[in-house]
Amino acid sequence: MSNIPSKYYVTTPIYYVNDKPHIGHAYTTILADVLASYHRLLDVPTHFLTGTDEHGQKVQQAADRNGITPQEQCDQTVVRFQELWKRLEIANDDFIRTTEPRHKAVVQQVLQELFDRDEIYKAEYEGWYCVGCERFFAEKDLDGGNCPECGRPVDKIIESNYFFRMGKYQQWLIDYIESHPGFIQPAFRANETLGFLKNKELQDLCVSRPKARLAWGIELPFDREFVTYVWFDALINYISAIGYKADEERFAKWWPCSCHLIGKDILTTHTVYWPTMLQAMGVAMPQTIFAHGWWLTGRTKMSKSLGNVVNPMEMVDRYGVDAFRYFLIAEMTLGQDASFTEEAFVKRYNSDLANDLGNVASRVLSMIDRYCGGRIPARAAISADPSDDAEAVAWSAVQMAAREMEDSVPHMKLDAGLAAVLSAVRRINVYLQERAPWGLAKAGSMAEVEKILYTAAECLRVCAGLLYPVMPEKMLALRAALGMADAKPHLGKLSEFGVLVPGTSISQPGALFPRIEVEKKEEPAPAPTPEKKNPAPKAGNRQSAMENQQSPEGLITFDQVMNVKLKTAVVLVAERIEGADKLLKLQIDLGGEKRQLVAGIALHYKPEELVGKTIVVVANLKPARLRGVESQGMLLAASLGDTLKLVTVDGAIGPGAAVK
Ligand code: ME8
Repeated sequence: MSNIPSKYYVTTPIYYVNDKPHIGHAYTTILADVLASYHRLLDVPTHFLTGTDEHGQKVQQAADRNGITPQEQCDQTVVRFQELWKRLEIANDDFIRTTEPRHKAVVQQVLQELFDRDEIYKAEYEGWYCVGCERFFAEKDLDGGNCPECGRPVDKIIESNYFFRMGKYQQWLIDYIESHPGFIQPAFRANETLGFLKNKELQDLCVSRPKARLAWGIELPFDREFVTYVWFDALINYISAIGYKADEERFAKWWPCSCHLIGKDILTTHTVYWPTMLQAMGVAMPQTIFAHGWWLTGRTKMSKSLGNVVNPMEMVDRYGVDAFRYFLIAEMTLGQDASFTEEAFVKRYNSDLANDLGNVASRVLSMIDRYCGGRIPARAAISADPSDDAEAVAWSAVQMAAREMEDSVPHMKLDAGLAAVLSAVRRINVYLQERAPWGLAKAGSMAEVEKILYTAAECLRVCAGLLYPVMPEKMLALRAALGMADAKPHLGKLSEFGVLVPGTSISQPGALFPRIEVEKKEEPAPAPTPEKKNPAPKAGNRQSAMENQQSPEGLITFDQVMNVKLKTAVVLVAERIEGADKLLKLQIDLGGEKRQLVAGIALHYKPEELVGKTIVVVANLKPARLRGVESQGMLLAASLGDTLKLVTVDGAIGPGAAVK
């Protein structure tokens, strides 16, 4: 990884305990876990903090609704978060609850110090308050009389309160953001904050709530009639948890934070309130505040009222933890919104995990079983020059993926990193197809077979290592199956060839990712129209000539079937055709013969999903030109409604096999 840091401290937002966790909470926490895991595998001292935000009006209201005390509300709900994190294999180093004494003490010290230095002052306030957002707004900032953030009605409030002199840091913050390009990421979010700061006068921040209105909070140390505003309390968790004001050595070890991960909903609090608070306290700025996008259901925002909120526990029960983690990380381009639908989940699972990764793992392991007595074969010598032999080509493709994956971590492009690893997995499949060890075994060339299987197993080891932070359980199972005694991979070892020890017994882990069979709804047979039943043959029309040969029931003869030559082929290269949204150009291996196909599948498959796949093609179709590109055959695919799936073969078979 370029620029390996000397330490890595990553945080998630602390989540409100007013309700059970949902997919958004799960996502940020899994993302933090994956980032922490990559750093740990690089031997970077790592600290991963998550927790719960337990004060404030939302929690108080939830407690009132449930007829329990706010503390009971916290104690009951926090367990649901902690249980979910266990289930999702989250390896956080600490979990902070804002009702813990270690946190409350720090919040009170910070308040006292800022009050003593006149950074906090008392004043009469008249303004509009949004209960949902727990924020005050000036009249001019309201949106048609409603909250400018969430659109809900606001209440007029006149009361005395304590204020943090946030406004005086406006220009300092603008300068800081402008001179630290990596501070708020992605860059367009920095622009969003700058736009806000440059277009409005930054107000002082109300940091208290009178107990008469809200008692559930941390008492102000200098005025017992008030509790602390929940955001002022919550943000401090990032420093209270690592020993600020309590254990300065520990604090110095981890602060400044490497990355505060947040959702885009809480950008202002993290990029305006938090930096100005830290500046007033005299504490260094975090390195990065990274705001990711929303998970949507299709194109719609998830909301309880729409009943479309995805429950992470249910998904995990149905499809397994690792697949769920993989989907979330692979599907969201960091910074942008992403869509969660079960259909997309199943599609990606079947193609990436069942067809590609699971398939290549089972092929390699079962061939080592069959041809090498279930032991890692002799260590192959592999050329340093990738153009030399197929082994070097496969290994260098996997190494390239390793570099891309490692590079994707500091650049927060994990989806691209995973795509590179999956394309390396497909490359292993292509390598096996090209070298066809099954044929060499038949011919008795066992030294060659061993060389191929050793190389394939090494390539698989590297892919399993790269995928470990995303799918820890399954990748540990795969490493154990490859006979690797040390459980966790070390990213430094992934660039070495020859780590697997010859003679070590391998095992069969069973199907790592069994295919998900989607129940297809029975489609009612379309009622035959008179025209369709007996179409009038048109002179010179090939289709009609064919129909003329059919029996009256529309059946064709055995000979007619045998005239169509179907063969297996392996996709070597796939690319888009400029100006043709629906077409892909494929280079295929038809068993000793290379051909070019043009297929109308671009809306259903990405080019990189196809490389390495074994498909079925009509091999004796007259060539035709589509959009000026020659197509020498036709692939078979099944389609129903909007869904289209390639016809593939069940198990390992080389290209050029007849399909009968
Ligand atoms: O805001 N898609 O807590 P919260 C992606 N307590 N991420 C989502 C999401 C979605 N649809 N919905 C929620 C709070 N999130 C405060 C934070 S921090 C000092 C205090 C994630 O329970 C995302 O990370 O409302 C978002 O920022 C967080 O959940 C909000 O969680």
